[in-house]
Amino acid sequence: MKLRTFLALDFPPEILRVLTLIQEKYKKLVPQAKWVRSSNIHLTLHFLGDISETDVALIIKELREPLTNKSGVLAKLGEPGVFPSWDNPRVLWLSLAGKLPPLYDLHNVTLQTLVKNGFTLVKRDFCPHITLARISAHKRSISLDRSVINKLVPGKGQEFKLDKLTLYTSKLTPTGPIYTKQHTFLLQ
Ligand code: 2AM
Repeated sequence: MKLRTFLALDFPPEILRVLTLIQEKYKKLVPQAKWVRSSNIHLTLHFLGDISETDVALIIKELREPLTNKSGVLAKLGEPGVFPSWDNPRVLWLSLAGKLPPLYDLHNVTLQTLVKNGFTLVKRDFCPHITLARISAHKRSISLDRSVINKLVPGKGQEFKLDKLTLYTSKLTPTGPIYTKQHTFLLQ
């Protein structure tokens, strides 16, 4: 059986609550969007697609050593953004602010390990983002006013630590994805 797999950083509960409040404010502006439920919010480092159970176990084994004593990421919530464009938003997200070199380091270290073990990864530049909502391609295309969306984000807010890196598998269902934690690596 193949498992849809990705590697992501988890947010502390207090930040998930802040993100939920931000989503509540946005809901009035973008009623047609599908909002990511709080327990599903994460920051994706790598999307592996469908891989075997043996490969899931291999990734956990191979990442253990390179992640030993790795630093977590001290971050703040950043600014809102959309993919692919404000004229045709499909994904609404928040960026991360703060001291981000450790985040790029984690991305690189895990990338090198995955590539060394023969995994094929989606070739995209790493653009760290927290997906808040998705707007289905079946829905009429809308346009979002960047300045209005920007105004709804409360300042930069508190600093928090991302110190849990989790390998997830995901089952797509009509009511949304169900994510299962396969292994969590604790960072320093
Ligand atoms: P994102 O929401 O951070 O953009 C689990 O499905 C996660 O993997 C999603 O939250 C998404 O990250 C990322 N993902 C899903 N499908 C993807 C794809 N085809 N290419 C790259 N990343 C993908």
